[in-house]
Amino acid sequence: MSKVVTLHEFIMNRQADFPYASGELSRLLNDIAIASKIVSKDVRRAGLLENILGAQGSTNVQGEEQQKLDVIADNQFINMFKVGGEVCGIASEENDDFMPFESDFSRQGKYVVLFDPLDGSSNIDVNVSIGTIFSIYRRVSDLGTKATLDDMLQAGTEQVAAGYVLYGSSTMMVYTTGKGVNGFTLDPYIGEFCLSHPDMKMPEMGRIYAMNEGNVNICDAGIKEYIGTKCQQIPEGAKRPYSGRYIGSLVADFHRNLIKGGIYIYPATTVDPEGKLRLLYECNPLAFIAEQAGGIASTGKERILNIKPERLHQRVPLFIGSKQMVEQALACL
Ligand code: AHM
Ligand code: MG
Repeated sequence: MSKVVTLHEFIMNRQADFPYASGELSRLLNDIAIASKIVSKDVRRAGLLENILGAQGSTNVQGEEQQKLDVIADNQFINMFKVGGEVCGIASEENDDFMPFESDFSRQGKYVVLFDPLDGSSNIDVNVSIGTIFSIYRRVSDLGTKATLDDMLQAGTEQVAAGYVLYGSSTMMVYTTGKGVNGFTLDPYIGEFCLSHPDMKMPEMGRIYAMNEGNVNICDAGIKEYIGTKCQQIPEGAKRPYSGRYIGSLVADFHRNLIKGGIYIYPATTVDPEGKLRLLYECNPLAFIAEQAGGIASTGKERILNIKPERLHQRVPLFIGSKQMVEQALACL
């Protein structure tokens, strides 16, 4: 029988990969794992408790209705980062502005974290997979000072780590520090994330496409062509067309495609001319993971990770997934 490797052990063992690492990033990743276990516990009981389920009665900066669990998850992660001491400030999809942490203790933190506390909010009340997505950068402002907007607005290529926690049929944490992608499943009986998906690679070609097809007539005609000709026709040598699968939680659609191979598309539309998904909280972290696993992430015009962000809540179109599928889709644009 092989030995179970916990996330904690794995992170500690990998610390040696970074010659000058002092353990702060390891502690930060462990803090994220702990906060996500607490959120997972709430998600698992969502249908039972009134103070967890349903709308909060407020909207976020993007004008979207906040769910109680969005706010619970947001507070859980923020509190963990505040007391952990590795982070000098955060930005989250649920807050209007970024949040520099004010204590002398937290100003010593080397890192900033940008995150979507609960992606797939519209799926919370209907018991469909949702997740937390995070992105970690080294601050560019001086240690000991207050975090700045420049710390938050770094290109995705500067990420030191990124990952997500998927609250699906099981709870899983998948992350990268730029040396491959590894996945850990939460064993609810021992309360530990255990290595279940070592060195994840996205198949170069897949047979699944994920897009909200309600948008197909209000986006670039090339996308309709890609779906109509590549996804919905029987490819040479195959027995059937690709499968359309759209969960409506990016993190869950991405995770499935990471394992099985596939493409996820959220294009610019006449309604959302910049697309819907947020560069800093959703696209950059998943793009880092996709590339580390051999996949591609593009806006249709450029590599996601190369974009120099201009605004915290900036949106961009997203084409992400298996290398050959994304290349084919981009060729149709
Ligand atoms: P959220 O962060 O508010 O949940 O919004 C992001 C979500 C993605 O998870 C999902 O893929 C997409 O928005 C669904 O949008 P739509 O309902 O327009 O298809
Ligand atoms: Mg989201």
